[in-house]
Amino acid sequence: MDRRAFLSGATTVVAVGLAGCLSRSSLGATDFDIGMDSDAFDPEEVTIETGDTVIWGNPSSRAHSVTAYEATVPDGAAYFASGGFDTERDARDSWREHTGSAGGKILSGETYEHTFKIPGTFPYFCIPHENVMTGRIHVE
Ligand SMILES: [Cu+2]
Repeated sequence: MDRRAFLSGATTVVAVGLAGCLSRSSLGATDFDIGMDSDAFDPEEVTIETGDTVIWGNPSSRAHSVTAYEATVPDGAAYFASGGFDTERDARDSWREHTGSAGGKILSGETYEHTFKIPGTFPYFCIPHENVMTGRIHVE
């Protein structure tokens, strides 16, 4: 499934080319999307405003996760992880133990989204590709 195909069903998303630069000023958008290549979030860093929603989409053939680093979630902000887990430990354990969404897996063609309601910097990673696949959301 290519990137445009999965984006076409989501009306609030601004599509960004896989090789393109994401610039809030040029898009004038209130939502952002982040692609998941086989080994990277694209783009790896985005800056948004409080209340914006980020949508991650997986056009690759591999399963990925979006999993926040719990220790770095700013005070007062909700923990977030694909699969809806409340802790990083639960997310890591469930990835090993379960298939599909119960394991927090974002399969080919699927999306995950999170709305950021508290300002701060939110580092996150993909569980099976943590050595190469990390990202940051800056919420202003
Ligand atoms: Cu991954």
